[in-house]
This record gives sequence, C-alpha cells and structure tokens, in this order.
Amino acid sequence: MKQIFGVFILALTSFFVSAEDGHNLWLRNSKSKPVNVVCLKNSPTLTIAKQELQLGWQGEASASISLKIKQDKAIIGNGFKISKNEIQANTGFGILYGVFELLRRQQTGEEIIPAIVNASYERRILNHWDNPDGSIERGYAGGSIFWRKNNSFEVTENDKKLWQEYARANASVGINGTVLNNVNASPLILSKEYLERVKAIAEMLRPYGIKTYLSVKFSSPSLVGGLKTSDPLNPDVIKWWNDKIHEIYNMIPDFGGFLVKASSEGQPGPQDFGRTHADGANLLADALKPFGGIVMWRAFVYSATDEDRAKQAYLEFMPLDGKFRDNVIIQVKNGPIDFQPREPFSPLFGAMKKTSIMPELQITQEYLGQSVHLVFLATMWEEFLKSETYQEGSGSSVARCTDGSIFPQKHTAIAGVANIGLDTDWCGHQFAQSNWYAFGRLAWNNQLTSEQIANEWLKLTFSQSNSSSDQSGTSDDWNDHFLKPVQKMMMDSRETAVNYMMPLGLHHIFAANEHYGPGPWWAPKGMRKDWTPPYYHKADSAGIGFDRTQTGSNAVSQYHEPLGSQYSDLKTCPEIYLLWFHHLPWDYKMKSGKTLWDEICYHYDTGVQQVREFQKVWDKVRPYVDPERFSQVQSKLREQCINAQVWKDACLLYFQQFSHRVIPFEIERPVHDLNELIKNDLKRH
Ligand code: GCW
Repeated sequence: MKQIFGVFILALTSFFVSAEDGHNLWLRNSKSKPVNVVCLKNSPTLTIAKQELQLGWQGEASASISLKIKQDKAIIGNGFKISKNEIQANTGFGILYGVFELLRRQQTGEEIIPAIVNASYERRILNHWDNPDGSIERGYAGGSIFWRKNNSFEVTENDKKLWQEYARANASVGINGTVLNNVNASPLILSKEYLERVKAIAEMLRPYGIKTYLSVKFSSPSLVGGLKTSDPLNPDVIKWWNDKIHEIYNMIPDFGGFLVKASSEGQPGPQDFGRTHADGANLLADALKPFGGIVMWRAFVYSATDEDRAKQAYLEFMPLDGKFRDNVIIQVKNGPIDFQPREPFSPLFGAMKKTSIMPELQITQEYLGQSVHLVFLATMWEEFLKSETYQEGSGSSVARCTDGSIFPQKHTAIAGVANIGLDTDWCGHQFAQSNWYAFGRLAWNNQLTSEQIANEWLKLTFSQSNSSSDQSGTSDDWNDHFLKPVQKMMMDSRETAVNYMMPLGLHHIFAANEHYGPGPWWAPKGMRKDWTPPYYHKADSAGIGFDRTQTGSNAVSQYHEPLGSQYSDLKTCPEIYLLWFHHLPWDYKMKSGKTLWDEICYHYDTGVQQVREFQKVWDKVRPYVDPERFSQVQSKLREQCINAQVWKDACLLYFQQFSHRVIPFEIERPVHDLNELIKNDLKRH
C-alpha cells in the first residue's frame, strides 16, 4: 500500500512539474508580480531593463522601483548601485546589469543589501569558434547561430529572435562582448557580405551592451586584398588594414576589435616575414586605435622543437614584454598546454608586467567529455583564478594579476570559448548551460565561489517557483532533496572527470584528434611528437610522468619562487600536479601510503564510482524535474558512466604493460579488452 501511495505521489508531483526543453536557460521567470518602474530617461537599453523588471519581478507586489542614471565616481564603467527599490548607474548598460542582479537576488532568495557593484574585468567576452560555413570547431551543440551553410546571408526573423535571446542571456550574467568567428579564421569574414551580416548581428546585440569582435587571419591582405605580401611593416599592408578597419567602423561604429591567432598551429603570422608578435599586433592596434578598438593577440604558440611544449609560450612572449601598444591584450589560455582537465596555471600570468594579459577559458568541453559528460567547470576556473603566482609577493593570484588590481593595465578582459549552438537547449546538455552561466558570473566577479554559482544556477534553472507550475520550489523539501544533492554532484563533477580521465597530473592522453576518448597509446607514424600522448605521459618500465624539474625540461623555472621550488620538490609538489612535473617510479610512495601504481588505479576506479553515484543522485530527483530535461540528463549520465569505465580500463590496462603490477584486488576488474579499445576509438553518441 505504502508503495502504491509513493508511486501516486511521484506521479502527481511529476504532473505538476511542467515540460521544459531548456531553451529558456536560467531565465524562466514566468511567475512575476506587478511592479511600478520609474525611469525618467529613455533608450532601447532602458526599455529592455523596464521589460525585464516587469517580466521577472518577485519582490513586493506593486512596489515601486526607480532606475536612475546619475554619474558617480565610485561606480566604474557599467557598474551600478543597488538597493531594494533603486538602481543607479552611469550608463543604461549599468542599469540593465543592476536590474538583472536585482531579479537574480529576488529569484534565488539572496538578500539585497545596498551596495556598489563593479565588474572585475572591463571586457567579458565569448569566443565563438564558428566557421563561415556554419560548422563549429569543437562545437557539440549543433551548428552556428551566426553563420549558415551555402553562404546564405539573408537575415531572417528567426535569426534575429535567436540573436536577441542570446544577447539577453549574456547580458543577464554581464557578458559584454562576443567574437563571432573561429580563431582559425577564414579570410572571408572581412568580405562585404560577411561584414553586412556582422552589422545585422551587432544591431541585435547592441541594446544589450554587447560589442562584436572578429577573428582575423593575418594573411588577409594577400588572401583577400590581392597584395603580394602580408608583412606587417609593409606600407601597402598597413594601408590595407587601415582601410579595412575604416570600412568596418563605418558599418559598426561600436565594433570591439580583433582576436588573432598568428604563427600558431599552421596559421600565418608575422614570423612568416621575420617579424615578431609585437610587430604583428601593433600594426593592427595602431589601425584600431583611432576608433577605440583593441587587439586580443593569442599566446597559444608552440612549434615542433625539442623544447617542452609547456614552456614555449613563455619563451616566445617574455622577451616581448613592454613592446606591445596599450590597446593590445595578450590572450593566454589558463594552462600552459591546452585546456586539459587539470593544468597548473600558465607561468605567463603575472610574469609579463608591462603588457596587458587576459585569461582564455574554454567553456566548450573539448577535453572534458564534450556535450555528454556532466562537468561543472566553475570549480576548475575558481582553482585557476585563485592560483597564487607570487609575482608581486603573496596575494598575487591570477585573478589579481589580470584584473588591474596589481598591474596598471589600460584594458582588462577575460574570454571564454563558447559552448553555444543551434540545439534547442543551446549547449547540448542541460548542465553545460551552467558553464556558460558560470563564465559570465566569474568574469563579472572573479572572487565568486563556484559553490555560490552552482547554487544560483540550480535555483534559477530548476526551481519550480521560477517556472509556471504552482509548486513552491524553494521549500525545505526542494532544498533538501533536490538542491543539496545536485549541487554536490556539480561541485564534485570536475574532480570526478579528472579521476577517470587523467588523475595526478597526467595530461593530454586522448585518442586521435577528437579529444574525447582515451588513447595513451595513440602515436600514428609521422605524427608530431607533441601531438601524441606518449610525449606527455612518458610511461616506461621505470615509471610515469613528465620530468619538468631541473633534471628534465626545467619548466618549473618559469614559475616565480617559491612556486618553482615547491613544484620541483617532491615533498611540496601538490599531488594533483605530481605527474605534470615529475617522472616517478611505479613504487613511489604516495602521501596515502599507497604506491604510485595503486594510487593511479584507485583514482580511475573512484572516478567510475563517482559517476555511478551521480546516476543515483539524478534518478532520485526525478519528482523535482520536468520529464524532458530529466530524461536528457539521465541518458547522458548513462553514457558518461560507460565512458568512464572505458577510460579506466583503457588507461589501467595500457599502463599495466609498463608497471607489470596487479590492479589492487579491492578494485573492480576491467571489463574491456585493451586490443579492442585500441582498435575502436570511443565515439560520442
Ligand atoms: O584546443 C586546441 C583545439 C583546436 C583549437 C586550438 C586553439 C581553434 O584542439 O581546435 O583551434 O586549440 O585554441 O587555437
């Protein structure tokens, strides 16, 4: 009887949880109360601010709220001053951000204490790796929302609607810039037809405070301009860029500037002409300067030399410190290799003291299970932003080294490689939306904790009081049975992925170019060594790991003391980075007392067990989630679990060939055959 009753309750609750497809993201405010908005000025942005208040107000019914544009020196740029019944800002965009902050606080039940709220970074930018043919490099959520196949340039009503929804979502978390095309840039983007479309996009984004930027190919002057060279010091080349930039600003007066991947992974660059990165960046910076534009010049460079790849960006860029114009920002990936599940921070942060530096994070989960695995990235970004660089004594976190608190940067910025596509839920996985949200929130406030972000996002995205159903979603019941367990799952999810993919500092052991499944063996003949996993794990009969100490590549020397010594010394090197910095024998004694081999085995196994737990957590919250989103996540977790098992089996069976040790008997045995795994790379379904 009890059971039947239980089923009945379950059915009843699910009935009240109305269907949702995730398209509304964290902006599902359909249960608002009336509000009286007082605003003396008018502009498209202020109109949006008023509408948002009317759509989402959950404060006192029929209360009055005033939106006031008034200059205040304590409010920086588009920051704002907030209280329960008033938002004050220097600009309309500041008002809009204040409105979104107020609504979020109402909807999440967070207190509204009068305060001035300024952003950590002046520019908070999404990088879309979208190609002109509508495909997306490392995109896992459908085609591009900006570009279409077959060069179809017609701007449809649907396009406009989508761009507006995109702009609104970004503005709601404070994102104020977007690079519309891939850093592996097609020169086509600078042609008239594409620029016309950029203009149309910019018009939709503008009222939401979002500037458009473009990635450009360094050889554009010769590729589309018909010049014989793209040498940055050649007068015709300089003129070509000046003219092109003039043309762009004629069409898009608030254009943000360029993002450039040059002399990197086969992309053309100033080095093709015997010039430096500074020569290349400054050429564009000078041309953009009169219009207020900036250049984001990427430091993602490495060549097939014998130098450790992790050292190369530092070696190439440090000698150029101080040589860049003040409207150039060097865009540096968080880690020295490439968006791995875990890396120490890039040693360039805080080291280039006379040059503006901006972090580049990857929101799209290229190396973290793509749109299948549930991985909340904010914990990784928090770890990164809080990393101590010691560059100006203790307290020199990466966050402070990049947001202008320590170095007087003319511009400050942070970028995230977007995970957005045409899929109805935008990101291909309901929980991948949390990473878009988290990027925006951290870009606005780089001191936020990932826990707070997860908490906010879950309340906004899943709470029933924010949907059209009648259930009160922030009840104790909801908090205990949905919020707490799911938040914990999110908080654990990145470490879980590290456990089943590459624990203890292992990195880049993916199969093939897909970067999805395991491939510690992957090293096709003729392939560049630094594109193959054995280069990174260096497993042999003596042990495993990359020696980056003085006896090895000495990459540790690029870190400011005492960090260099800490990483070098086995007694002080954090175990999370152990095999990043050291090559160690299989029997090396870990802090736990286990041998290194056993510890590796336990990490992989723990990762698998953790995903199994996630499945249980999710299955239990079924009554609190609408059926559509529930089953998407449920089936993705099943695939993640199968994948985690493959990762564990592949890595343990492969490394066992070198360790010649048994997998501890408490651990479940592998269920796959290594040869089969090697024959068939893991595919994403
Ligand atoms: O992470 C790697 C990716 C490439 C990407 C490159 C980069 C856009 O595998 O797809 O190219 O980095 O960041 O430039």
